[in-house]
Amino acid sequence: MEKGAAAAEVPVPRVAVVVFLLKGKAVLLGRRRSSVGDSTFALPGGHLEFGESFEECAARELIEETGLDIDKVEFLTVTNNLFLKETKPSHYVTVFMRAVLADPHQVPQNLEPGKCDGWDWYDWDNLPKPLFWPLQKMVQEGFNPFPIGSNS
Ligand code: 8DG
Ligand code: MG
Repeated sequence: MEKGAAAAEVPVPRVAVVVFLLKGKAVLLGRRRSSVGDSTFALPGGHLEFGESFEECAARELIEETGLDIDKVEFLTVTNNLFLKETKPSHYVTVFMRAVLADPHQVPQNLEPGKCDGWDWYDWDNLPKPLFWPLQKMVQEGFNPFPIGSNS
């Protein structure tokens, strides 16, 4: 078998970078439009591109999806997410970052309406349902993206 053709058919894990954009006690979420997790509330983010740092990817995805400039981008955690029962099975190593708005007066725009119904701020104590399951799992396990000592 020709080597290149075989390689193209082998599924591989991909890296995603997603962002807890924090504003007071709230985080930015949008309802997904996707074959994976359709209609569930998820964080902004997307695929890590070749040569990018996690911070660069986070800032680029936020601009592309919401038009927001972010600041104080920090690594939080990473999870391993299998979507093997989907029509197109996938596997993501998802890197979770946190950040704040560079200018607190900025308002999110829905720049990829084919992928998201729109962005809004949700209090951490009153998150919308259903959450995209990788996020739901973290919440259930007691994960908190806010800095220790913040008023969340
Ligand atoms: P891109 O090609 O524009 O870079 O990617 P995208 O179209 O924005 O990708 P995405 O689906 O938003 O994110 C890639 C994968 O990241 C997604 O299929 C599964 C994984 N992922 C999680 N949790 C979350 C989350 O909360 N939000 C987003 N957007 N993706 C997540 O595991
Ligand atoms: Mg995305």
